[in-house]
Amino acid sequence: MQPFLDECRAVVGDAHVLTDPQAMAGFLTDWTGRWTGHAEAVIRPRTTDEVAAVMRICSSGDVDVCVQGGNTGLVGGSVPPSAAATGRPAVLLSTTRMTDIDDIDTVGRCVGVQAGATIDAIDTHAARSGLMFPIDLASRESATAGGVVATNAGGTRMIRHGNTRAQVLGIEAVLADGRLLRRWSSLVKDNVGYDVPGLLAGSEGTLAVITRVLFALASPPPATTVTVVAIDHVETALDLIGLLRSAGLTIEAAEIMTQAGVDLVHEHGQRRPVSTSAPFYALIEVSGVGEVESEMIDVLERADGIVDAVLEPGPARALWAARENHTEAISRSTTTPVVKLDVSFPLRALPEAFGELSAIEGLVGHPCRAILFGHVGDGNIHVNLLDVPPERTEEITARVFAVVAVNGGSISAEHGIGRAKTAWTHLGRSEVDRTTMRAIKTTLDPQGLLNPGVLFG
Ligand code: 2HG
Ligand code: ZN
Repeated sequence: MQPFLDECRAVVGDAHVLTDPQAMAGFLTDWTGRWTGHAEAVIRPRTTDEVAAVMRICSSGDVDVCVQGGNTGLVGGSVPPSAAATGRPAVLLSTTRMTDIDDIDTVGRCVGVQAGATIDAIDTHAARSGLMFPIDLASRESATAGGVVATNAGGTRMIRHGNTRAQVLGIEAVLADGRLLRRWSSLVKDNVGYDVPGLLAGSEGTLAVITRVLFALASPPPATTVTVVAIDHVETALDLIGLLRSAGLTIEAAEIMTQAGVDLVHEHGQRRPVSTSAPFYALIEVSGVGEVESEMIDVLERADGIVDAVLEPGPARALWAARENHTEAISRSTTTPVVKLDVSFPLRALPEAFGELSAIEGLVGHPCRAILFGHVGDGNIHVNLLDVPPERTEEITARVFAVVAVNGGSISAEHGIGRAKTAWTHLGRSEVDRTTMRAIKTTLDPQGLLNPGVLFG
């Protein structure tokens, strides 16, 4: 048995150093089932001090550390590499016991949370003070504060509030050698050099272990109205967003689905949001009810290209369920590991790019099925290709990224690079940019212990 594990036991307690393969299994395979890693143990600290002590032990013993929150990531960034991939022992550091949420600062409109607090728990806590956590995603009940910061998650409210980085006021993180980095202030104006908390947002566990986050909170809209609109063209969704905004309405979310996606979630028990069939469905949530509803109906009547529409007061969970169940339905329907890509485009290029991406299904041929959906207002499309023969994954990924390159898009809109896309970062970042990122990594983690194989390959 590795002596460093006994040292870790002395820090977190025997019960929180898991070495039984069965107990570790759920931590070592990612949510999509595409990556399974190897670790000597799963270590579950309770406090920042415990994380710091574990990191000191790992750094003196040259032990790799993979950091994991809710393990809901979709790019393999939250599981360690396989045993063969690194010559060093590895542990998985899980934040699942670090779930504290501080009292809400209702004047500063912010809250301090431990890294393992879930998005749902933070939002529920904020709601008791009449506030909301601005980040929302389908995996809200498992996704954690540390995870959404590490991946700079976007989610469905990004169009209204920005991504996770925009909500981070302060951060507490443990560096690879166990030193504590703490920038903790509710000041919204504070220009003293580099934005280190902002740098850790999107760092995918490669720079430090995030242990606590001070998040900005927002006021929830007093009420909302949700419409799902059956449309013939992607342009119509963008036109609608423009028309609603010109009418003075505030968009809270703007999503898109296709006929194939709605059919798939229907096969898995979800009600169709609109009974009329159409190639695309836009789901748009707007602040307000009453007069807002009449204004929305007026816009829907004036807009071109609308096949059918339904309107409901928010939260309209049944309408949202059709959208939010895509990921689950896809994972239950594919016969081979899903080719899951998450790309974005300038809004102007989106309709054309969407068409090009849809055509990939035909190019690959039977039995491949493409399900495209996502956050249309942010230009973010989730490309999921089912039943792809595994040997064709690379070729198909290249086809999708060629569409991204031609249309000025990004190869990773909100899921991150993880292990899935390390070979492609040159498509999105210049040599100088990548060298700068590497230099930051080497400065903060000279031994390369934190999440090896993630982001840099
Ligand atoms: C969503 O928007 C998530 O629902 C998951 O980002 C996307 O499964 C996916 O491809
Ligand atoms: Zn998404």
